[in-house]
Amino acid sequence: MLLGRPDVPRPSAQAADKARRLLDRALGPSKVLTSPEACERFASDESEAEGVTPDAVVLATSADDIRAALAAAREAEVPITPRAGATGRTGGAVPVAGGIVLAVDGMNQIKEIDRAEGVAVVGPGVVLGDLHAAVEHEGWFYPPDPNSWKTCCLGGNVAENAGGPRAFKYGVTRDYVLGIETFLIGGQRIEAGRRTMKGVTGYDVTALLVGSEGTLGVFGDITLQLIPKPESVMTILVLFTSVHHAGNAVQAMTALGIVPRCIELLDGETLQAMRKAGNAIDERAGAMLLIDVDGDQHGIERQAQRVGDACTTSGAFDVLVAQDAAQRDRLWAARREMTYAVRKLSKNKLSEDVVVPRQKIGDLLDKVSLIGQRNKVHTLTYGHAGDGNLHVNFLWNEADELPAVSRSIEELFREVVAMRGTLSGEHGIGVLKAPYLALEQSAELIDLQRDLKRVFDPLGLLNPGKIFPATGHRAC
Ligand code: 2HG
Ligand code: ZN
Repeated sequence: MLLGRPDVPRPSAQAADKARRLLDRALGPSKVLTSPEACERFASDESEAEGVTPDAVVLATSADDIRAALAAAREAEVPITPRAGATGRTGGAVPVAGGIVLAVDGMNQIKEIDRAEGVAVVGPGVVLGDLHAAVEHEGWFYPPDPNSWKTCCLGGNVAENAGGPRAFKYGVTRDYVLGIETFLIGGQRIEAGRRTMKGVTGYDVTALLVGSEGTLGVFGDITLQLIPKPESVMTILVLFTSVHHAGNAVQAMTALGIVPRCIELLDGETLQAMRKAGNAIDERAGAMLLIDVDGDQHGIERQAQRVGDACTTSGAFDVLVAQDAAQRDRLWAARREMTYAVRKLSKNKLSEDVVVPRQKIGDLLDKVSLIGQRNKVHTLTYGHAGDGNLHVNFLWNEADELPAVSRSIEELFREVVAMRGTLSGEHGIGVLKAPYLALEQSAELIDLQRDLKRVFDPLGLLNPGKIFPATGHRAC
């Protein structure tokens, strides 16, 4: 069932009471919310996942607070769900069994920017946009840029291994995390990783923690690698009459080895949403590519020329270069706000973030329109086409449309897996995609991951109901 809650038992009233008592004793009332009215807003995030109002919420402002919350959860044996910016799209921060929500957005200090070394250390509640501004001020660059950068926090970015448009050229969050201070269930502290550029000592526990969706530990200080800030950026807008031509252009650039900073694709339905949101877009356009190239001035002009040539050969009818920073910002603001513009089109919207090999983008777009037609579900598609990661959005208004939406999602995932693609490029599996994990991964691989989870969290208390399909296993 698409938006149903996984069947994870709530703690008993006695266990919940015990947790509240322990938290109150360790942290005091200023850091612990217990009234249902105050706790209710912590039952949801920016996804459609359905949560259960937690029994208590901890407003952590220090590592000690995290430890105390994890110790109370372990002692009372109640579930605990970490939460940073709560901007996730798959329900990672949604408590599906009540218990404790551990909010770390108060830990919002940029602790260090080492200018000489190109390293930053941040608390898990630092807003990504604040980090971008601070490091760029020092001449450095932190590339990951999920479109929620104005509100999402580093703790959530690391938990979900967030991406964004620039991932095409620069990679995702995992590529920039050098080390993570992590607190395990019960409160024990480990320091995974390193501060150096290189390091191969032991298992790569840092890589395992990144993208673990709050199921293995709760993050404290995060050590990030920075890179030098590119000298200049140029934004190019390319218009096509049909999405097929746009798909061909992406495939052509891939085959020619052209690597801009990002290649974003918007299909015809998405352009309609943009027009409705007040953006003037050529009426002939049935698809758009928004492309950034970066580097030194000479380099970006050469890249822009190659991009323009590849797009024109693939059928673009207009290639426009943003004339100044203001125009560039306007174009990107429209793209970054897309999720909100699309939300205005219907009562409900569910955005997938599938990835296919780049040479299959055209096939994926065809399949999406077939699936939409067959099930009579309104779809629109946009996203990070440069790395094959597209957001297929399903829109609906009434509850009786839900079975058709559910069917469409499963058909989409089956097609993606058949193309040797993957279910999630950046939003994670969370609650919403957990029922589909077995479409992509073997039972052996899922079992191995469940075993790993049990090593970290034998009682299944940390963020239960996420990633793994519910099969009667306790909590995870
Ligand atoms: C984006 O690329 C985000 O804008 C959100 O990943 C996608 O909600 C969406 O459709
Ligand atoms: Zn995205």
